[in-house]
Amino acid sequence: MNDVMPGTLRVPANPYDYTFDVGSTALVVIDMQGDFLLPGGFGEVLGNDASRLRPAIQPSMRVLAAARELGMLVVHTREGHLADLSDCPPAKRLRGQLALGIGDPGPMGRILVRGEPGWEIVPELAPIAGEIVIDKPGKGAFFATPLDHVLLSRGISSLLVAGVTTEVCVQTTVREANDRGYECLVLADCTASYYPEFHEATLAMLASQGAIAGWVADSADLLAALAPLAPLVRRMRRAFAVGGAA
Ligand code: TIU
Repeated sequence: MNDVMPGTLRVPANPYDYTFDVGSTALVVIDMQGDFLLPGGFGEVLGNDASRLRPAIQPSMRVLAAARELGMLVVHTREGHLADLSDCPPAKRLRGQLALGIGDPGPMGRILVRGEPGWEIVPELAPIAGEIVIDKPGKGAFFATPLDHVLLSRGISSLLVAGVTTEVCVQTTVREANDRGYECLVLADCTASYYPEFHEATLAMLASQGAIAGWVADSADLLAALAPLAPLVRRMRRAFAVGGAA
């Protein structure tokens, strides 16, 4: 892997260094919603301890800040359903034989329904103007959404992936992306599961067999690779007076 093009960045990763170009890379932040991260949401009605996901918030905030500073494309996703549940397969609504399920009123509004308080992305990671927000009815962010079109039309070929939960929506999305030809780097500390053993197993599986579905790295290693670009971007912003964080 010494034939890297000028401008290509390199991050130490499992199973080997991940290389990417900032201009053709998007940060994808998956389902950082109250319904998964806060008490009383969908995660908890499924029987999980939502607090287990919170460690992923701080590292994701740092990566989001770096991506914004460099002007990278940022994509947020939200899992949720229309108020009439017409986009929710009955199989999904009935699964688990839950006392409280999708569409039922919970402490944060109707569970996993678009526009309800619990469905919102947590304030720490809220999208800002210019960022893409993909609403998805399924676990994978490509299923029944325009995500592939959004990425292709912007020349994106590499994805940096954060979000929850590791073995459900993150894994499904990474596998969908991988089959579509995207090179995915999953940021281990920016993802989390209600089940630490599932988190670890998922990260190992995705990177196994020579990055069968993608690469895995810590966000600190990504940030170290990105850091030298920030002063350049600031200088360019000043030179061209295009605003931003300069
Ligand atoms: N239950 C669980 O772990 N996750 C989900 O239902 N959705 C996402 O992972 N976003």
